[in-house]
Amino acid sequence: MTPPPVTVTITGAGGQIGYALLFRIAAGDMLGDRDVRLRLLEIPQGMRAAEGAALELQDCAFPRLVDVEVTDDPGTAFDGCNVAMLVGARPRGPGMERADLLAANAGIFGPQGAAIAAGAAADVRVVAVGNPANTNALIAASAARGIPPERFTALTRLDHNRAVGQLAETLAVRPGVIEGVIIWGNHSATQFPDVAHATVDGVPAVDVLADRLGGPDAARAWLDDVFVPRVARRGAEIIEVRGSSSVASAAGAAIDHVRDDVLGTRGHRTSAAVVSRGEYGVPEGLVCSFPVVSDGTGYRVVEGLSLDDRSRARLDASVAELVAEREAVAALGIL
Ligand code: NAX
Repeated sequence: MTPPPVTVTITGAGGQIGYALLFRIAAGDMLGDRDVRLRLLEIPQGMRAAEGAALELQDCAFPRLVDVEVTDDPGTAFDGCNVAMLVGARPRGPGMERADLLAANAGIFGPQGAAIAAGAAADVRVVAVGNPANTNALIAASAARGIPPERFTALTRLDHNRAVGQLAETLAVRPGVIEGVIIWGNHSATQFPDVAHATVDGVPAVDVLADRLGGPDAARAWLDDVFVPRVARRGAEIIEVRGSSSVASAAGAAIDHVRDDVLGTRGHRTSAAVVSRGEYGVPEGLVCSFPVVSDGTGYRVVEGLSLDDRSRARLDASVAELVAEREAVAALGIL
């Protein structure tokens, strides 16, 4: 029997990342051979762009695309949804304080969480892409009464993929031979990209780096002075070079995130921001990036990996930022 179509809701579908996402999802890059229904949620100003994208989707005649609906009503958009990709967010405007940004996004992600709880399918999985992604996921999860919080995740896969890309380039290998890179913490400049448990063709990445760069000290210097800051600030580098923010790579990472969540990682580790249950001493309930695997029923944190003192301090700094974001949102009476 043919399984029913998967309903995928994309918010901010008329924006840049939305435009890069829709066609790949419709082509089957995210859900394999499953039929797909797309629900595109926009605000009134973004409706025409989303409607235009819907016309183009029709013109592609994707064999597995059952239908496309464009709406500015969250209730309609999330009705029966199996996968929700929360991309639309309020960007930081000139002179906007962090608290204002958090409040503006709480006004988006809170009602969307409530609409997901009201109408989504029982198996719904949600990923927050719009920034501040970790805290937006937390806000949506707390507003989605009745849905297990672990169904809500945030995207740090772009950071993960960027880290793999940097290692691959430096070691002159293809990304596919690199395993076990970890992004810890927040999707922000405080994130900690960690290669301590990574391997390259099965060999510890730190040893391969030492061979290639002229010894362990040179490898460590490269990791501290080049790799970590470059991955953490890659978004700004893309804006500087390209003149606009990451779009295709962000959409690709969002697709990787959902595909691995719902179809499974087949034993490979990746990174995703998930609700902490206290793993690695991260306060419970924070949406924090961890090493994860999925068997197709959702991401699970890989526990028991060692962190040396310096790595621990980096994770703690990023977690402190997540705690501060949660406190700022709580102070607004939102959580
Ligand atoms: P755009 O400004 O191109 O698109 C955003 C779209 O969202 C607009 O069309 C807007 O009308 C819509 N929107 C705003 N409020 C909405 C609401 N309440 N309901 C539905 N739609 C709404 O931004 P884009 O380049 O697509 O980026 C989208 C978000 O992704 C931003 O918040 C951005 O910071 C974030 N990113 C997150 C990344 C991550 O790794 N987590 C990386 C890429 C990206 O920077």
